[in-house]
Amino acid sequence: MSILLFTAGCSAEPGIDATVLISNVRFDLQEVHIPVGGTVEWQFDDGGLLHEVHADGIFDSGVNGDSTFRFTFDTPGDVEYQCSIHPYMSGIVHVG
Ligand SMILES: [Cu+2]
Repeated sequence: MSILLFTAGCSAEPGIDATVLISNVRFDLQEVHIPVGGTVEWQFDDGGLLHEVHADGIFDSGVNGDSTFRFTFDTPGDVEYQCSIHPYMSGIVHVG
């Protein structure tokens, strides 16, 4: 709960360029902008409901219900991703 309050009131913590909350079976934010070499952190906080953040050939969080996943994007461009378990959950990371 303290993490929620922190991210609601402040920018991302050092080393993290964007934070995506996974809650209510959606990504919030669905769209983030980071610099090349930037890191996104996904926070799984959906009452124990399992999700898996996945971008083909780029990253996969594994099935997760109550933790965080981080990925650093070293290539400029747009990376679309979705939840493998709920394909209607989607988001995008704009890099650079
Ligand atoms: Cu999901």
